[in-house]
Amino acid sequence: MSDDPMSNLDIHPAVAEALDQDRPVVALESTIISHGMPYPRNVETAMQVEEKVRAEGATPASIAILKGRLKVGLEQSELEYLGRTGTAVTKTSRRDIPFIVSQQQDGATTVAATILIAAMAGIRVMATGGIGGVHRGVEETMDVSADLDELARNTMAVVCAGIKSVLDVGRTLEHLETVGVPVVGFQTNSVPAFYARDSEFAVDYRLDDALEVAAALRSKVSLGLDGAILVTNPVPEEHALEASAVNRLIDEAITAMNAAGVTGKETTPYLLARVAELSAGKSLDANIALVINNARVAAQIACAYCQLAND
Ligand code: PSU
Ligand code: MN
Repeated sequence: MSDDPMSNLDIHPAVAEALDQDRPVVALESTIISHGMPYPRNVETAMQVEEKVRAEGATPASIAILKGRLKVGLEQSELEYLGRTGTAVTKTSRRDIPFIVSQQQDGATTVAATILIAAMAGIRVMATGGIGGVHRGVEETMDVSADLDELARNTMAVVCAGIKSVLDVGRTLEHLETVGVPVVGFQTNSVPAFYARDSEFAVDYRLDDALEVAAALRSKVSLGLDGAILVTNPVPEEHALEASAVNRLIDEAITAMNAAGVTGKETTPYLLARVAELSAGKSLDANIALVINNARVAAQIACAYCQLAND
């Protein structure tokens, strides 16, 4: 076994070519496919997300671990496999990676694991739906997603739809501030709350176009400042859910979760599935619409970043 971390990576030829030629690439996570949505809509969504990235002129790099290899860029058959296998694929964050690799298993990567692997490959932009964060009830559980500290380590723009109110939004923002991750509002002053376009919290910086985000990322790279810029992009208007109604569903889902004794890494997938059920699928429609919208913005940022880098 080699000590070169890169020896663990399989970079898809299309992604390798784009990176070699300094063309835009957008990394995409895979836990959202296996654990975040039901089959077959998860696979359909993963393919639509990749298509959206291509339509904007960038190359998609869906990331997962297959038979112990870190995959940067997946075949359609591999997306289909992850979606069909669902929660039987291990949800893989930073702590899990060495075991999935040494046991040559399959792992669906969280935001944390995805950006870590994307950074190894030299990718500067990632799109997802929602990031993990500080959970409600953290005083009791100490449940803080590994996504937050990983965002502090890898220099890239991560586009999401804000912070879902299954989390403690205020404390998540405080944690991000502590670890030096700025929260940008893409065409918004308020931190979006995933299903809802607004929250009571203000973003750190409002930027109105992809070029401004790319310029901030360039400065971060040139300064040698580790860590992500979290770009929060509100769910499209026509798919947004009303905040107080969603919060009631989320409260109900959290009560059911506690009664069922669900803890640790099962928390986020459980809550997502429960909210989808309680909202009669509306939250799933919103989830799909916002992921595709994030892929579009991420691709625009990746394109602008390459323009700046190649100037
Ligand atoms: N939020 C969503 N959908 C998801 C996730 C979060 O709306 O699929 C997934 C992402 O992969 C994220 C992970 O990185 O859950 C966070 O899990 P945890 O809280 O266990 O770190
Ligand atoms: Mn957790």
